[in-house]
Amino acid sequence: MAIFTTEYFTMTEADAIEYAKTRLNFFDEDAELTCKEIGDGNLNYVFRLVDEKNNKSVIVKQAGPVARISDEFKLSPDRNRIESEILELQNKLAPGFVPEIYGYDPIMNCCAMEDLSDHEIMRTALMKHKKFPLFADHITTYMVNTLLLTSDVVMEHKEKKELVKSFMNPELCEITEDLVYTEPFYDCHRNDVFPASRDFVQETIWNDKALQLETAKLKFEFMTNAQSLLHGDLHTGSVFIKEDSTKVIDPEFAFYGPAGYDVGNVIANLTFALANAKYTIEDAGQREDQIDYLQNTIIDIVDLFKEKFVKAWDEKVTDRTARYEGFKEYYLDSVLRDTAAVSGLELCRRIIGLAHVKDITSIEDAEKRAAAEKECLTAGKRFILERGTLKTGEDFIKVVKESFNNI
Ligand code: SR1
Ligand code: MG
Repeated sequence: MAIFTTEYFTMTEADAIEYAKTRLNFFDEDAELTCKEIGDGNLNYVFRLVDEKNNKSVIVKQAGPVARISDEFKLSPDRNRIESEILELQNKLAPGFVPEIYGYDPIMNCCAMEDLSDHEIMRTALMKHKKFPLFADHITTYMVNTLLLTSDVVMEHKEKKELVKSFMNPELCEITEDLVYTEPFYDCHRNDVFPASRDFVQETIWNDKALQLETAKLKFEFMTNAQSLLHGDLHTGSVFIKEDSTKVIDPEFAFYGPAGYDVGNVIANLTFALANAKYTIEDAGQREDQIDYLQNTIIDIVDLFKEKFVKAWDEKVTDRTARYEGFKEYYLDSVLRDTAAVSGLELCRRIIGLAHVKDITSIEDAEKRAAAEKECLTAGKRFILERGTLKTGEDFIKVVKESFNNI
């Protein structure tokens, strides 16, 4: 079919069926295909193709030329190459924690991958107040393996620089520089502030010059510290989960940046889930139970990350100078500092900026939503300003507990 081999266009569901039949060597000859576009993210089109007759299914993910959330964002469809390549690499570094890629198509800017429909998007599951006791263990293995093993302390430096080149992702990085590090910290036209929170945002965030200065320092560190190959957008909407399995998806924001960026995103998004639990679970016992689970998960993530990082460091580090006494502690300290900072930035930007999270926007009662937003912002600001002092899971959760009333 010439149409898929000559020129890029954004596909409809019918096109995706034709594409699967003619370009994917996946379904049987007698397949009876149905297709549904199931993407609910901000950027891409996600087609789920099913052959019920032979019980097979696949996902085809296509990058469009502009973001779905707003056509103000014109984005290179090359992000689909980045996503396909990093998923292949991460499958080697952290086997079992990412979907399998079946193929990448540089003309249609799409890739075919494992259908994970037996899993659920973690944000949705947490909003139903489900618990995943293995998540902390799974996500810390994924993060230590993907972050430490792509760094200069482990990789041969010229090979690492080749990866830096190949994962240059200027347009998606620009989105993060703007939406995470810049716009939320002044009264930018693109922000989307809940009216009942606006005075608090003005007073606590926009009027705070010391906070602004710290965000500037962090932004330039984000842009210049090519430490590890990041996922780059590791929130709970980028995780497919079920009781015994965790799969990290959607790494299209991948690039070489500070390792703490990924860890901080996880911590912040669990904090949003905690805010959701606090303000939407009516039964006091169930509410306390869910909040406890989320607090313990945050503690475990920080502490397990450190434990596994140290173990992997001792086993895998190749650079001679990285073995000098004290360097491992110095390096891990800087990752934890960035983790705290990014927890704070993500907590602020999802409340003030353009891209919100459903954990918060689904809180129907306006007073409760505003209360949740203020608590997230209070924690966020503290994480940024106190980033140099937070070293353990207990230190992280103390900031959350002191920022959220009565938990
Ligand atoms: C224009 S994209 C907005 C946000 O959605 C993505 O998932 C990233 O988090 C980005 O910041
Ligand atoms: Mg995404």
